Order: sequence, then C-alpha cells, then structure tokens
Amino acid sequence: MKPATAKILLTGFEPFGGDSVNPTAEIVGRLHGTSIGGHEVVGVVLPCVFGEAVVRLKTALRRTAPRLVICLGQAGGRAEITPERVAINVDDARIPDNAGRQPVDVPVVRGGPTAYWSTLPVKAIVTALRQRGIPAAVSQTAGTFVCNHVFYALMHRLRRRRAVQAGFIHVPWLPAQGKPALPLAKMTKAIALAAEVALRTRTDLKTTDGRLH
Ligand code: PCA
Repeated sequence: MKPATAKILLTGFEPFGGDSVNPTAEIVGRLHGTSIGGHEVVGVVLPCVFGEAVVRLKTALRRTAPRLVICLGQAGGRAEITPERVAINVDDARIPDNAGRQPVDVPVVRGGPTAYWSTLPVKAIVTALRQRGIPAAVSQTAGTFVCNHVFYALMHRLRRRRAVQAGFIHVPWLPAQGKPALPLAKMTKAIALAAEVALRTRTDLKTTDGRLH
C-alpha cells in the first residue's frame, strides 16, 4: 500500500461585511489539490461566523490530520501579506458576522490562556517573500473579529500537538475591492511560498526586519 501523502490544511473565508469576494477563498481554491514540498494541499473555505467557523475548522483538522495548518483572512487596508505573531483570547466584533452575531468582550475559550504564539516561522516567511519582491510584514495583532477567533481556536486545539505547525496569515484586498491591493496570482504565489518556508523552517530567524507596527 502506498503511504498517505502528508497534508497541508489551508483555510480561507467566505466574503463578509458586504463584500462580494474574499481573496482568501480564491487563494484556497487555486491551491487546493496542489502539492507543496511533497505535501498535498487541502483547501477549505470557512463561514465568517463566530463558533461555526471553528466547528468547520475542527472537522477539517480531524479529516486531514495535517502536518501544517495555515489559516488565511482578508485584512482590508493592509498593503502587505502579514503573518500573524499571536492569537488572543477575546472576541470583540466591530461589525456583525455573516449570521448577525456580534460578540463583545467575551473569551474565545473560557478559561483558556490569554494568548497563543503562532508556530509558523513568521520572520522567515516575511524575509522569503520580500526576497521575491512580494510586500510582507509581521503583524502583531490579528484583530478581535472572526479571524483572531479562528486563529486562537486553532492554536488551542493544537496546543499539545507540537509536531503540527500552525498559524494565521492576513492578506490585502484584491484590486477590484479597493486600495491597497495585491493581484490574486501574486497572493497565491506568496501563500504557496509561505507554506514551503514553514515546512523547511523549524526555528524562526531572528531579524529586526519586517515589522508592520
Ligand atoms: N477577515 C476577517 C474575518 C474574515 C476575513 O477574511 C478578520 O480579519 O477577522
């Protein structure tokens, strides 16, 4: 029997906040079924809904048993691809999610730690992207909306599974959505490269380059 190919779980989000597209759903669609560093990419688009997004994420984690997980979200207004450094234990929604839910100042996981670090090599990813001419920066906050909610739940779920690398990357708008923006092909390339770098980097670079804030 052929051994099963190790998997990369890549998630994106459906459009939200009145938008008709979300670049992350498009990126996930393009990379689903491709192979990166000998790993098969499994792409899943999550609903932009508190709670439900996590249920879908957990199902995907169970089904794919991935070696690497990268969750993606749109951050309108950012000009760079931004790997997130940290997930925090709070939901504080500025706008309602796609089901009309708007939690304010409630924990993602009751009794959970204040924060979890990404286990992606965020600075190595930023450095590699910049070397290819792709704008990138480390972000110190994933916000307090559905993206941070999913990121925190992901890291909480994997807290005892050190062998699985996981984290979150925000991406800018597509050109059709407004400015600043990056073209879909460039963002897709960036995320594939980020996954490749993560697979071969266990210890992150220590560099002062690449901060967003
Ligand atoms: N971005 C939102 C949620 C879904 C998405 O793509 C966020 O940054 O929280």
